[in-house]
This record gives sequence, C-alpha cells and structure tokens, in this order.
Amino acid sequence: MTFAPVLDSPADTTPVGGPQLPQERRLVTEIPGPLSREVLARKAAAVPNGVGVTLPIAVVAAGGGVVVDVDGNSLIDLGSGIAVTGVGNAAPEVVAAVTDQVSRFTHTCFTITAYDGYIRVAEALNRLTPGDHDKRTALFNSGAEAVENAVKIARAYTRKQAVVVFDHAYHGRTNLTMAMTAKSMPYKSGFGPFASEVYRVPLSYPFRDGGLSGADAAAAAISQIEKQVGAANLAAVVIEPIQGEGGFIEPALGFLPAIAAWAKDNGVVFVADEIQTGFSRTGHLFASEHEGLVPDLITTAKGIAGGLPLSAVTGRAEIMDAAHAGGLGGTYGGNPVACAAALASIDLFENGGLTERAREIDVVLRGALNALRAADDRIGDVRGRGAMMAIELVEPATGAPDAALTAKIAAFAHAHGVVLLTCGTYGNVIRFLPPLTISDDLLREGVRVVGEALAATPR
Ligand code: PLZ
Repeated sequence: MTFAPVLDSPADTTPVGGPQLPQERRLVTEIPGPLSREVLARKAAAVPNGVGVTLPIAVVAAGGGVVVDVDGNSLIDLGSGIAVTGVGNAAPEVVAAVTDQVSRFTHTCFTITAYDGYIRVAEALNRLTPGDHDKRTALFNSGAEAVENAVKIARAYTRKQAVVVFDHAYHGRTNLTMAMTAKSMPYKSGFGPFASEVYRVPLSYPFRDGGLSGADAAAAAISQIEKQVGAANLAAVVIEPIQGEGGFIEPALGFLPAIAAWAKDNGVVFVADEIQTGFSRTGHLFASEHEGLVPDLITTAKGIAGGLPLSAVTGRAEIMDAAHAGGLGGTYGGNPVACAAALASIDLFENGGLTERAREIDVVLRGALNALRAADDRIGDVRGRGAMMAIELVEPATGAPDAALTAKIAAFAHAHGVVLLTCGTYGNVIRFLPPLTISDDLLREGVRVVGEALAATPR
C-alpha cells in the first residue's frame, strides 16, 4: 500500500480506515513528518491556540489498534481519541449503519419530528444500564451537555439547587461543567465567573490519602457535605466511578456505595458520570457494576457511538420525567446518524465480545505495567481496570508527583510511534485507553515503548 502525499485528493491516495489496515507500528518519517508539519502549520494560521494538539500529526486513516498519518506513518493507538473508539475506528458495523442512515435522512430535530433510531438507543440504554427499575433516556451531543442536563433534571426533581462534586473531578468545559471540573489549568483559568451552587469534597485516592478505607473516606466526604452544604439544599452528587482526566483514580472499595447510600437516605440524586468509564471500557458494560452500584442517573457519551458525537442521560423514570414538557432538548441531540452509529456500537459491546476483550486487555496491560513498575521505582502506582489503566510517576524518595518525567515519557512515545495520553491533577499520570479492537501484540509493543522511554530518561 502506498501513501502518496497528495493532500488535495485524499480520496484517491489515502488508505481506508478500519480493522483491515496493517496492524503494525511503522515509521517512515520522523514524527511529525513533513506533510503533517505542513497541515499543522495551516492549523496554526487557521485555528486558535486554545485548541491544542497533543501529537501534531495529520491523520488519514485509523482502525483496529493503529492510527495512520498523512506521511504514511502507522502509530499504535493507546488513546482511542480519549476513550471514544472502543469498537475501533471506522468499525465496519458502524460504517455500514452510518452509511445506510446517512442516505435515508440526516436530520429532522427529534423534538420537531421523531424517528425510531433515537427511541431504540433510549430503549437499549434503559435496558443495559444498572438497575431493573423503570428508566428513561434523553440524548444530547457531548459529555458536558449530558452532565449539564443531568443537573437540570436532578434540580427539577428535587426542587433543590446545590451540586456536590469531588476533588480531581472532570465533567466538561461548558460553564456549569467548568465549575464542576476541579483543575484550573488548562480547563478553567481565566474563563470565570463559574456557575454557583457547586461544592467540592474530598475523594478517596488510595495512593495519596494514606490508604484510607472506602468507608472512612466516604465518612469524611459526607461530613463535609453535611456541614458545608446540607442535604436540604442538595440536588445531586455527581461522581466518576473511576476518575478520568483527574488521574484514573479508583476510589477504595466501599467509597462509592457509601456515598450512594447516603444520597438515597437523604433525598439526593446520585449521578454516575460514566462518560469515560462506560461501554465495556473497564471490563463491565458500566463501571458502576463493579460494586453493584445502581445510580439514579447515569451520563454516557464517548464510547457510545464509535466516534460519532452522541451523549445520554439515563435514569429513574420518575426523576427523568420531572423536567416539564419541552424543558429538555437541543437542535442536534440524538442526531439520526449518531443514533445509527450508537445502535451498531451498542450491539458490538453487548454481543460482540468487547466486554470480555476489555478483561483480556486488563490482564495483558496490568502484567506489562506491573513488570515495568518492578523494574523502575519511579512508577509509584499501577491502577485502573480493563482497558482503562494508568501508571502514576513519582520521585521515588518522596513520592512527589513527577510531571516532568511524565511529559518526557509521552514525548518519547509520540516520537516512536505510540499515541499515548497523560492526565492527572499533578500531570504525572500516563493513561492507557486502547481501542478494544487492538491486538495483544500491539498493546505489548506500546507498553514496551513506554519502558524504553523510561530507560532512555535518566533520573
Ligand atoms: N465527563 C468523565 O471524561 C470528557 C476531555 C478532553 P465532552 N473527557 C475528555 C478535553 O480535554 O476536553 C469527559 C469526561 C467525563 C465529562 C466529559 C466531557 O465530555 O464530550 O468532552 O464534553
């Protein structure tokens, strides 16, 4: 296969994406190559600086476990576009469903004239999310929009206003969700004032809270909620079952159930933000299942539609129905093409063996990362579940976060053909979020490159 560099007629010269792409790491130029540099130079002139690019290549195809750039480099994908392409990029089932739908109709606005695809996505989420109570689902476009709507719905239902979120939380970049997101740089700094009635309490963070039990950490959070907010004012507690951008923090066992039980006892809506953890990523269809959690509301996005923009709020019928008729919506929410992609993706998660695949990835990743850790004490922690795992990099003597080392490892990986993402409040976490369609060999090779990066980066 050739990758002739004709940017003006990409259809003639670029490879088609999907799992049939050669599943290999292959660098034919430096990263970024000359053609990517040309494209990114145009980006600099056309797109504001605020919209950053982590790995400055221009992608022409992707699928399985690789991303191919305009120079013909094939990189191992350990990011899935931030946990989106669980079913793989250009998954054939998604492509077929989208192609069929796009030739029938592309948009009506569901709140003007309805269509079956939206309702089928709602039915699927009502059936598949935790709990066998009566549920309803509303569809939106982005994760942030789903979180905003979950808060609107919880406020309408409880007739209360306050929202509790946690340290290190990430919920989005819109005004309300900026207020809910913890980290100032780069998400919030200079963009205030932020929405009011958002209160932050401590999270269980086993690696950094001295190993507090889940029950003790929950008691501390609940005490703070009761003293500083009061259940009488509190509409919702919103929490990621495993934190994403905040550093792949897995609360100690018992923390989430204790918070959920307190919410239930106090007339507070418990919202699980499963935007990053959802759709088989953690080895369950939803991460809440790990501890048998049944959230009142659950927000989903990212993995839901194989890369097309779609998000959802699913929850107890009586809560979801509290918003008045016409109170929820948006021009594009539940777009028919995105719904077709979601139905094909959800079928793959449910029936295509992808949840099992996430558990296999868990074994491969955890084994490889623990081996790295055994050889290098700058890896302070290995954590996460399924295809959502991370290492936290520290200065061994003190345990202090080592963001500089983290940035060097990521830069090395990028230069050597691995799409690798960092995260964490302290910028010292490397996260592994491969598509569930990646091969074991590519996965191991990707981690090997991280090992080489550590070896090449002296203390
Ligand atoms: N809730 C748990 O992970 C999105 C953000 C990337 P949107 N995380 C990736 C970035 O730098 O903007 C996310 C999430 C959780 C909400 C969101 C927000 O989802 O689709 O990005 O709005």
